[in-house]
Amino acid sequence: MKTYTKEEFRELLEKKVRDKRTKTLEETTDKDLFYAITSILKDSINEANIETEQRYINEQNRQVSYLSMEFLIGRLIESNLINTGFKQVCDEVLEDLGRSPRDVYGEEHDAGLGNGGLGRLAACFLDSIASLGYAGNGFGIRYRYGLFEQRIVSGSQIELPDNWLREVYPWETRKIDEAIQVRFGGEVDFVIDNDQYQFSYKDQEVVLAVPYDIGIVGYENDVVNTLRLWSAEVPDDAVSPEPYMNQLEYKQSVEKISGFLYPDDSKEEGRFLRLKQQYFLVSSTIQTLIHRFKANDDLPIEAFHKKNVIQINDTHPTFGIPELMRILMDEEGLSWDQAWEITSHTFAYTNHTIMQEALEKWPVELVKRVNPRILMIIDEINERFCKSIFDNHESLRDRISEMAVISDGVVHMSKLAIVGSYSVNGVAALHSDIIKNYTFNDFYRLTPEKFNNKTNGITHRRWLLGANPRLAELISDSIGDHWVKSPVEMTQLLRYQNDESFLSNLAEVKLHNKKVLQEVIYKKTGIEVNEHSIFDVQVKRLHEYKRQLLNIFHVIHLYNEIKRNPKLKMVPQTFIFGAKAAPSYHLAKEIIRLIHVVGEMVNNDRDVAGRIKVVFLENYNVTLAEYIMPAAEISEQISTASMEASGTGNMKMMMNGAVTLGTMDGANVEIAERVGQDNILIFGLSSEQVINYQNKGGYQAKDIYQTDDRLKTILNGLKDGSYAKGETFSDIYYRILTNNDPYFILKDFTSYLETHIKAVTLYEEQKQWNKMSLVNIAQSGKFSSDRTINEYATDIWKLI
Ligand code: DL6
Repeated sequence: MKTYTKEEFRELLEKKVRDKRTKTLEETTDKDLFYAITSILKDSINEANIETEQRYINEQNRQVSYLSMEFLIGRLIESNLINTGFKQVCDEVLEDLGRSPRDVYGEEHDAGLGNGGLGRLAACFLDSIASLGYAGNGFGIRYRYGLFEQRIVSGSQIELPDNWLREVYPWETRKIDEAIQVRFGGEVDFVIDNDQYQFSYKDQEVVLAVPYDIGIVGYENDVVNTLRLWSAEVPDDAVSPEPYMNQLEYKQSVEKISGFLYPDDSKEEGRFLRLKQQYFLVSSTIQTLIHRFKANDDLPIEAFHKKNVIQINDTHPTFGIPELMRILMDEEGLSWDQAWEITSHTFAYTNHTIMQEALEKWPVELVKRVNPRILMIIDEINERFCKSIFDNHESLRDRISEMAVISDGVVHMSKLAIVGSYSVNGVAALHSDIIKNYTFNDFYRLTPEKFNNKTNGITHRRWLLGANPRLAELISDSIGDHWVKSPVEMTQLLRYQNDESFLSNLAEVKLHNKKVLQEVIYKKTGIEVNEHSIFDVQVKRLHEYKRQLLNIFHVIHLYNEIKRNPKLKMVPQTFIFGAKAAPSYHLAKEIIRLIHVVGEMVNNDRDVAGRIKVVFLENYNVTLAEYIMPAAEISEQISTASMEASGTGNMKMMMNGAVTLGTMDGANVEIAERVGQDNILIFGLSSEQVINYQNKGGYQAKDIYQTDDRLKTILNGLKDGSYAKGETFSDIYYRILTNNDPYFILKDFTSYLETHIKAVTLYEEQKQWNKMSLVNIAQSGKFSSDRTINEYATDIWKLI
């Protein structure tokens, strides 16, 4: 990619400002500068994107297409500046102009096209695929509104639409000439002609899928791959398939398909819309892949899978399997067996959860409404699959009804994904083992060779180089900058474990980052936090299994201790939360309200005298995370063991020097392996113990309540209104005592408390703590998504 001197960059900026904003440099606002910079970058990115695509075509590369309903990409300006190599020059030009780079880059609205870990993982993966120079592109949906914007009103969450496209989104390019028609619903009929089925359709709804392409820039390697996001529009000549719908209503109904991320699925129409979104994504993408294959590869369609692999990010894109079958049979004229051979060697499925309620199941009637031909194909996949077990696997015969893709009138998407894919992976070693031994054990017995593990990772370019430049500099000053291309080399830092000057520099970097976050907290909440207090952080989606409740129970306990003994000596601690609750998840919203009520009580009580503070940062998103991760000291990863597939926040905080306080769950297990027991704070039941309890119907939460006065006080407080404002939280109380504490909060409480005491004791030994922090940073290279992507590319995608 072209490089610029400061003078050249400034000149270019001046020209862009004149051309695009009709202003002089002196007159510009931060927004003008933001758009001018993005325009400079986009020229280079587009150029490199064209060259990259051309090279892939010329080299006839095997390509991976990463299909995901979520891409939580956040802001792109800084990572694009870093990856193109323009960051330093751009920062300098802005500073010379007397402008703050942080403010200018801050003009970008986060692209929040995702909910949490799964969507952010997809974004990290794209960054690594491009940075490692692999031929791979992402495909998703260009939702008109991203994940809701969270507002807290009187302590409760309310949701506002995230209007991220209000202003021009500078990174995308609309490509109307590559639009694709996607057909929904209607009726399907067929005739048999010469032993071939000929399908005909009537009354289908035709929707135009219009691509918007975003360049995904590799790190200093001239590679620019593509994230293609589809937007739903009405084709020019289309008429509504519903006679009672006028054109305007029809337009609105079509545009709804790419309207919102995760429409409310508590009603049938919402569920139908979610399914339409899924089919919209896979149909437009797979049609495109077939077109490209036919146009660019000199091979017959039978070789499609030799050049294409489709990785599906959880089950949401699973309709891709019957859709590829449909196209190969109905449009390309292949037989079932030929089409199946290709399809079942094209798809690879990543599972991200074992929570039963999160494993997608859709009523057949709804699938039929989306596309009746797709249901016919799923039906046949199921029949053939069940028959093949019956014929060939006697030991599994009695499991056929459990394994069927369709049973009790619903399509089990995970089963369809497993049957139709050649690879099934979990996202951390423990999670992959649980999948094999419990969740999908029958399928594992049937086809053990499909199952594998790919422990998640995060892009160290965004989460260390970009978010924590001072730490990155300290690392490079000490061990050189090879680690940027090869993050495992950060282990070289281990030689500084006893180097006082390094450790004190490390502590200084942390303090600086804490001060930055302190300012953010003050601006956003008006709460003054002590930069010398321990920054104890839990940021992630709000879910009962992630146990924010355990965290806030601990805070209430500390508060109760102070009230009992106001002179109690305590190392100051700041408990920082960030979390969005799904709009219809009542208990999760109640937990947010509890955190606020407790925060108000603790932060405003004079007896507490600043020893503990509680901060809830509204609207947690990628940008906020970029401030939080570098400042975190204790990383709360406290899910009920066995329930968190991996976690990636744990990796981000570790890479920024926080010490994990967590259960042996998800990727915590591998973090513990890397850093050793001395550099991590583990507590609670193991996954095996949790599963054993579950198999016996749980444990008796009431027994603990009866015997543990600390917990009795905390729980009673939920019901009797003893927290601030006299508010009560009966639903949480009953969830634990009547529902028998399904997430083992009471069971793990004592061990959690003890581990906190240990953490504080270690923290007081500053040198010891800094050493722990250093070991965490040094061992975090394994958790770069570059390692993960190299594993996918070698073992699953066979790109090398
Ligand atoms: O794999 C990415 C991420 C994991 O790190 C989290 O542990 C897991 O909870 C999350 N899973 C989902 C599941 N959604 N669905 N379905 O977001 O994936």
